[in-house]
Amino acid sequence: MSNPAKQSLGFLKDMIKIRQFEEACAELYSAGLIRGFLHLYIGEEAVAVGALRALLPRDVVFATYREHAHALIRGLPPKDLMAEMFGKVTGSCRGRGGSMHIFDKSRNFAGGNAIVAGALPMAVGMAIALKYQESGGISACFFGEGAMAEGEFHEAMNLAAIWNLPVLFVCENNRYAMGTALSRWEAQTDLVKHAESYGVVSRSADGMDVMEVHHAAKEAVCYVRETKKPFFLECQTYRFRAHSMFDAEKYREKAEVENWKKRDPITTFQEQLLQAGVIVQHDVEAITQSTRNDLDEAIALAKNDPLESRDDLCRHVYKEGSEA
Ligand SMILES: Cc1ncc(C[n+]2csc(CCOP(=O)(O)OP(=O)(O)O)c2C)c(N)n1
Repeated sequence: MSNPAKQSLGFLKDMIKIRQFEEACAELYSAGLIRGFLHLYIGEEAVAVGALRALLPRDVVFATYREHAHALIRGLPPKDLMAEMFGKVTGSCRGRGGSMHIFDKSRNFAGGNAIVAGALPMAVGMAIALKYQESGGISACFFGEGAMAEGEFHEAMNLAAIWNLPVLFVCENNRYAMGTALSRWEAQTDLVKHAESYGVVSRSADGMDVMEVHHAAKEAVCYVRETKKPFFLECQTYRFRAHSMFDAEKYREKAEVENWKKRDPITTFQEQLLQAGVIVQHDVEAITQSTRNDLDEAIALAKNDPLESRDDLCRHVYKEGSEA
């Protein structure tokens, strides 16, 4: 998108759309309409928007179980996502994946992965495929800082570096892996140094600032696409909500959360745009209303959509000797 004002408005709309979607999910979950696990991205929106808007449709995106934002920005319609939350057959994975396993091959969105660091080796494998196919696409992998304690992180960095693979590694450093603060489990808390030790070009960005993330991601994507080498981008961010819907949040002070909320990526960006005269209050109201209308429609459809029929329950289930 070349027009800066249009781009800013688009980013604001993206973040509002994600926030509204997730706030609705929390309400529906509390009402017992959504089941299973639910991990919200509220507070981290600038990372997914800034980084994903630097990619092309031919790039392949991997994410974690905290991936509603990534799915929405990758272009999955809210109604397909909401139906997936409700476990309905119209969901993006026929209601079989739920919140943590959203996937859409047609949009090169490779999930939705519940295993911490599980997507890293897959993203490396995808980069090998993309390189051999000479598709011009790159592999982009989003993961939390907690994934950096796993062997897969180190294997992925090493292979991507030694085989010169086009992978953009995006670390969403929200400071806590479930209830454990980074400084309690990691001796070297400067995460960029971990990636650099594998010879991977790396940098850190303010993950509460959508434009900063976007500029950093654009440079990183350019580097990966041109050199076919990996890049590690750390985005320093914060989740405003609990780790998942089951979390008493005893590991952090309420005051800390409130302090971070002052840097809310949506309100701060909105304020910047208003002050710079890029948008007027009416634009904010119009965006908020139109995303809310889409969301309400998605929820109404999802509520009324059917579940998978009993006859189809065993379809897509692999069993030795079966053609199901
Ligand atoms: C291999 C593995 N070990 C443990 C878990 C349980 N677990 C789920 S989320 C999580 C914390 C991960 O934190 P981080 O990677 O920083 O991501 P965040 O949840 O903060 O986005 C853990 C340990 C898991 N899902 N997979």
